[in-house]
Amino acid sequence: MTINLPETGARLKQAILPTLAARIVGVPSYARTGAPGVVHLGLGAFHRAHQALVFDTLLQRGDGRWGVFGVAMRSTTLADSLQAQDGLYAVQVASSDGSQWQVSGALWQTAVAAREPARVTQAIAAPSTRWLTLTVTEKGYGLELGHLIAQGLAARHAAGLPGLTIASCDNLVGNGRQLQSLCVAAARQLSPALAHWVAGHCAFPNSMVDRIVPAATPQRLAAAREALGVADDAALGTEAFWEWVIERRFADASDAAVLASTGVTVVDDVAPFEDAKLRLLNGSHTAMACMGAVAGWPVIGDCITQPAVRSFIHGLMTQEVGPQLDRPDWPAYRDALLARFANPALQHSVHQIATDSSQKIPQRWPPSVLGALRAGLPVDRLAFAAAAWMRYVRGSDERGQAYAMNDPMAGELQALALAHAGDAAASVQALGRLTAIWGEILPKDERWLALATRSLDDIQRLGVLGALEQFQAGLDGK
Ligand code: CS2
Repeated sequence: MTINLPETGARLKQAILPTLAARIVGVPSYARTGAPGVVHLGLGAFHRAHQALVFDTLLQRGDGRWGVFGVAMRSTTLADSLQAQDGLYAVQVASSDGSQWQVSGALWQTAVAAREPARVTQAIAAPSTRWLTLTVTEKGYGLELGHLIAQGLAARHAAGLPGLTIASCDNLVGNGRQLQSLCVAAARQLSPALAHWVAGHCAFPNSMVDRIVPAATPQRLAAAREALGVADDAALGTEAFWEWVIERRFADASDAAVLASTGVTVVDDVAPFEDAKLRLLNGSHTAMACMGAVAGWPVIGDCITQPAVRSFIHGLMTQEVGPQLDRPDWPAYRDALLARFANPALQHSVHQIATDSSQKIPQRWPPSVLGALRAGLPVDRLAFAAAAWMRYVRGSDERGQAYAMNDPMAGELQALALAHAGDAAASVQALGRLTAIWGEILPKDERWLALATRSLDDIQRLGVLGALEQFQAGLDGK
């Protein structure tokens, strides 16, 4: 078959979809011009390779209620690229069986909240809107977000429209409940009647979302151009695995069956899934991200393929975290994770995962440490991870190479780490006592602080790899 390639310089656009259909498998064949039924806040890679593809499946089946009005909170670059591409972008899904490109057509309109807030509130208030979904990251759950949503809901309420399903898809404990409190409080500032309506007519399901979606690299964009024959500035790569477990709590109860038909798991209690995911996946990720950044291993694949790291992460999950979990199939989830981390197609940067670690650690480690201490389980590996983080926030790796830390607390953390550099006990006194990160209990637990001190001392003397090997040798000798 001959394929007419568009001229060089051409970009992914609605008009070239028929041509593309001859080149790759998944190309949207549905109309993308109606009024969107979903407003999504946070246009990052994760949403576009996860929920948006669930919505794309529903649209492909002819259910036109799932087109997305996608909102970037601040950054204009991605929103502008997507706009120039009619909201289209390609996703490369890679597993051990090889990789496949698909184009998502779910994104129908885009906006930037910081630039055009009125368009966002109008979208939330549009009669066609049924869902509001969010991936605004851990640090995004502040008053500004509450106000934006409350403004949109106020307009809905005033127009006599039905409430929405408002689903947080961020890595927070009880994300739906947290978002509900924020929205109801922000609504109350506008009027008690609005707060009452939000609490009574909008549904805030807790949900656990899982798919590893690294930020795109120049290599990925080049691969997209090769596969598509046109440039795609918003292309992404991901793994075949995905999971979305959502609480049965919807403004329109019939959505449960619709979502379930795509492979989404609808349950009465998300907590067992959320705990397993935050503590096994995200907890291990942050541990490897800190170790990798310090030791100079650029991507997660470089970490997990080293025997010392693999047995450390396996032990962390098996000995310290797993036995506390209520997700019944956690050993299978753990085994799948070890394989997922090693997926060579992902090239998931350790520095990307280490971003905002002060905001991520509170969900990922302290609940496991506290639970393990209560249950009489070991916490040595969790303490090692904490020590690796304390070394990480010094801001330079073992070869003395400085790196940028992207974290709202970066300045404070680096100053503390540098003030005590080389002195493990003093570093742990300074960094291990921060209640914003560790909560109220751990900063007072001398046994925990002593374990972290010992690990930090090992890391400083032997390097991350040497300290890991010594750790392993200690276990083998027992
Ligand atoms: C990662 C997550 O960057 C990070 O903090 O741990 O984005 C992780 O890849 C996803 O939660 C996987 O579902």
